[in-house]
Amino acid sequence: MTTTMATSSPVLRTAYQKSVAAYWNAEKAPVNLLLGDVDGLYHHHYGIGDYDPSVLKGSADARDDQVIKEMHRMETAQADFLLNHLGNIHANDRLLDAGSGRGGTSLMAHHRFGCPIDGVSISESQVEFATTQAERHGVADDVRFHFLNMLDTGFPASSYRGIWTDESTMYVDLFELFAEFSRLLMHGGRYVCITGCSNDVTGGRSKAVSRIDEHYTCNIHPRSEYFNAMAANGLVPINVVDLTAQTIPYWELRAKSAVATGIEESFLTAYKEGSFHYLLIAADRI
Ligand code: GPP
Ligand code: MG
Repeated sequence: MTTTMATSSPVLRTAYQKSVAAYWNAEKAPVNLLLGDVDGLYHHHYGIGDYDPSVLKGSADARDDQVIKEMHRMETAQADFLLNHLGNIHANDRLLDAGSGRGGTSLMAHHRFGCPIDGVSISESQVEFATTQAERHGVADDVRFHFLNMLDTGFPASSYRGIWTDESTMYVDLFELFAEFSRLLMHGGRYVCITGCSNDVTGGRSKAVSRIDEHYTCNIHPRSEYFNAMAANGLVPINVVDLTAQTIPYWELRAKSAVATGIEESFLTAYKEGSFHYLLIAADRI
């Protein structure tokens, strides 16, 4: 496969997709770059687990540095948790990172499984950044990033043992997305998703969820939509993990950090009032 695989339609199909690409092409937030600088794994997802309260002690400089390292550790723990749910992956399997950002999770997956990975993103800057990281890590032959739309990759049918999305599904229609994943996965292949989703039980979109949508130019889906769209596309859930309680400490630490972006209180409100969940869903392609 090459980075310029021809597809029948342009990568950016709509004005909305162009605006999302523009956001990520311009994005250089310290909360992502300084954390990635810790060890060269650049993430675009949030963290899980408890934080060590001692990171908040010491001089202001020491504290900033310790908090950044701790948040990065929690984000890496989230990616590890996701990869734990892909099942048995062998070195001759192929994995797809759909919405691959700056590529941190793809590098972790290759390190863990030794198999080829394709990452796709509609941000050309992210593809370039992630490709440079793969070169720096000495794995550019096996971990490839492509400027492609995950709704229409053009990759061959039944070619992937596993696909994951780590906080990228809020940018797309889930029925279209899972139709493409269903096409790409081999029979028995596994899809793993970590996402924020709104709570059908509390009703329509809360103010806090609307603020998150506005902040990232995304459209957070209700929880039910994930299961409806999976069922419609031959994806059968095997594991559902509510990570909400496990991500709250990350947001509490982030709110106290020097790299807070202003969206922290909306996440804390949404999670604590129950209008929003942080979920992992793993599903098999039948
Ligand atoms: C993570 O990216 C956020 C998203 C991809 C969009 C929204 C996700 C939800 C779960 C609602 P990031 O690491 O670039 O965000 P930030 O810059 O805030 O750390
Ligand atoms: Mg981030």
